Amino acid sequence: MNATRKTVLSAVQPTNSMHIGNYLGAVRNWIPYLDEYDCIFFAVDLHSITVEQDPEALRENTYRSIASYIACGIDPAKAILFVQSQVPEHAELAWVLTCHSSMGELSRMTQYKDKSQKHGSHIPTGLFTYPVLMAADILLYGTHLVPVGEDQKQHLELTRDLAERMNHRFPKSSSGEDSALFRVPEPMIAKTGARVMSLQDPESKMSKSDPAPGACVFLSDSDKEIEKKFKRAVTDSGSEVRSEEQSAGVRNLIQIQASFLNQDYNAVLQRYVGKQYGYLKVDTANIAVEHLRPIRERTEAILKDRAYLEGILKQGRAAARARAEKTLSEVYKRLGFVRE
Ligand code: ATP
Ligand code: LTN
Repeated sequence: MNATRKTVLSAVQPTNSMHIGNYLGAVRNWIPYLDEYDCIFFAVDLHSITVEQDPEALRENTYRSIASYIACGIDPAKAILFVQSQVPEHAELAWVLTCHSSMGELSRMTQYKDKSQKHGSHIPTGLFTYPVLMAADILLYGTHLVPVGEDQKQHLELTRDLAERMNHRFPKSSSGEDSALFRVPEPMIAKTGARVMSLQDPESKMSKSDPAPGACVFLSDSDKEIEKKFKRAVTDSGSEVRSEEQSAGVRNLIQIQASFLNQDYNAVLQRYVGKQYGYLKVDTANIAVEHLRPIRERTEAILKDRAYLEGILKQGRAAARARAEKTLSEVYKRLGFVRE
């Protein structure tokens, strides 16, 4: 790691395989940072267990997430790649931050409001405190930039608030001088792909934990599955693309295509005005298939080489811990914890 370079950090939950929202809104946008920043990317298994997970599936999906990062172009020689639970400082700092957060601010998180609704009267406490763990992930590493999808903006705001609150509350370093405890990070939200919507309910975001069949296009889907999902994508009761106003479903397909092709929305729209929805669906499916096939094939090849993956994780864990330990030790000293 290079002390003069800025740090970029981001993560994805290892629940299920990644979907095209994770790819277009997050992972793909990490690549440009690899050469100029210190990059830290990881699989957040501690976050995953905020909802029920099958242990065997979680283990496999954790390996799969790291393999997918590499297959998407995250060169392990240029980034620290690791698994969150292997660096215990995340959970430790999360506790400290929990004690400095309030019930009120956590209740305002829209992700919590959305997800807790699905749990009836038994809402897991972890769903509520999830954003505090995310803040710990980020603040442990003196992160400058956090590239994420639109849905994480509010969590980043909370992270900034917690950093500022702690800096204000504990202004003196353990050696006695005035210095900020945490760096206040900036979010980086992609221009295209920042909010890919469900193919079955285009009013809500594509989400790994959405049980509706066909809602989500996974990076592990076969060519046939990808085609089928796009062909069955919900549009609206009309039949052809109009230039003035598009329904949420049509907008989503245009946006997905624009994002894969790195074109702007209007350029794609113009190609379909006056045409039946079927053309838009078929073309978008074909474009997705062509982009995802090499990623899927690389992921499968990497997954077969467990020793290689484990080597990367071991190296990543050591590099992450070296940084995380330093931050946590300083936090504990400032709090007044007795250190040897
Ligand atoms: P879940 O819905 O099960 O909580 P998720 O699908 O939102 O999971 P995460 O692991 O929470 O996936 O998100 C990883 C990254 O992908 C984050 O940066 C997030 O902003 C981004 N992301 C998630 N869903 C979308 C989406 N539909 N469109 C664009 N970006 C997304
Ligand atoms: N909460 C994020 C995943 C996440 C994350 C992070 C993203 C956990 N820790 C740190 C960026 C930085 C989500 O996408 N649901």
